[in-house]
Parts: sequence; structure tokens; C-alpha cells
Amino acid sequence: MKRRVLFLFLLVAVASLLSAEITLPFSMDFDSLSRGDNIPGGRIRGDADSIPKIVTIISHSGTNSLFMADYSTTDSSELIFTLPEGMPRGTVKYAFYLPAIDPGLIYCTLGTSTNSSGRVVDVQITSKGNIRCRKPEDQSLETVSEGISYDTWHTVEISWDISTNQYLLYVNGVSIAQKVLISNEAPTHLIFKVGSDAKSAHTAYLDDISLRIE
Ligand SMILES: [Ca+2]
Ligand SMILES: [Ca+2]
Repeated sequence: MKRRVLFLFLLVAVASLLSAEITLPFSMDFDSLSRGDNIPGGRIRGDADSIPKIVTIISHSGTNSLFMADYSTTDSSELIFTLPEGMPRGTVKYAFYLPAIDPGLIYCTLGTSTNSSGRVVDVQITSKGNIRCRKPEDQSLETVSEGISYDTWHTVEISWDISTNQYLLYVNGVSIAQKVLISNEAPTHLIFKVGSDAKSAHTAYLDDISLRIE
């Protein structure tokens, strides 16, 4: 009986951890974390060949960054944050580093779920260094910028507002695009993904993720 109570307690504790929302303004520099640590407010996903890891090899700030390496042919590397309730407007910022060896597709998605059907904003950096935005009309990806260099840090800023049904995209502080939201809904999730289920040898580093209400 005691075991059952303990089990239920653990189940509730795990469920509350999984559903933990971030508090705003939110920032994550990974510097106080060690390899294998949980990411406060975040949830990492991936199998043994694609699980994200804290590393000290390179960093945008401080000593640490998050290495997202997808060497799995059945899974991808993901970092998921649950937003407070649903954010009708806000700004997400992050720094990324695309290595010349095994550069990876990097997705940054705001959505009403972790499924592709819930996308509100979906910005992709390709392994060739192009930046693409997903279009609301047919869910295809449109190239908005090219020439992202390897082996150096870049910053991305996305500001969205469902009252205007648009988002603004800045790369390295320069305005790149103003686009219509894929769906006019307040996102509840912020998802970073490197690689894809079938693709392999896709890697990238992330650092200095922040989120605030504009
Ligand atoms: Ca850092
Ligand atoms: Ca994969």
C-alpha cells in the first residue's frame, strides 16, 4: 500500500515537472548547468543518439551552450518550453552556431502544441545556411535569407503578435522578414529541434535563449 502511495506521489511529481511553465521574462544561458542536468523550465527529447547535451566546447555567453546533435535515424534532438498559458504576443531570442562538420537543420517553432498541426511560427536554418519561414497558405518553407556562415555564432529574434497576425524576424540584429502567422493563435510552446527523425549527422549549438512579452 505504501509503495502505491509513493508511486502515485512520484507520478504527480513527474507530471507537474513535465507541465512546468517558464516564468517571464525568461532567459537561459546554460552556464550554471552541467552535462546531464535538467534544463530549468525546459524539457529535452531525443533517443541515446540525439539527446541534447550541455557542453563547454564553445559558447555564445559564459562557458556553456547546448549541443543538439542528431545522429539517430529514428529520432531528432529537441528542447521544449511550455509558455505561461498562451502568449498572444512576445519576443523570443536565441543564439545558434552551425558547425562546418555535420551542420544541422535548426527549427525554432512557436505553437499551440508540440505537433506540426499546432504551428504558429516556424523558422528554419538549413544545413546550407539558408533561413526559411513556413507559409500559412500551404505549410511550405520559403527562403528569406541566405549565407549564414559556419563555425560562428549568430542571433535570431522573433517578435509575434496575434492582434496584427504577423511576426518580425531579425538575424544578427538586422530585419529579415515580416510574415503572417501560420495560425492566428496564442502559442503555448516554444520548441527547438535539430535534424529530423529520418535525417542523421545534423548538429548545432544553441545558447542564450530568452523570451519576454513585448
Ligand atoms: Ca552560455
Ligand atoms: Ca534523426
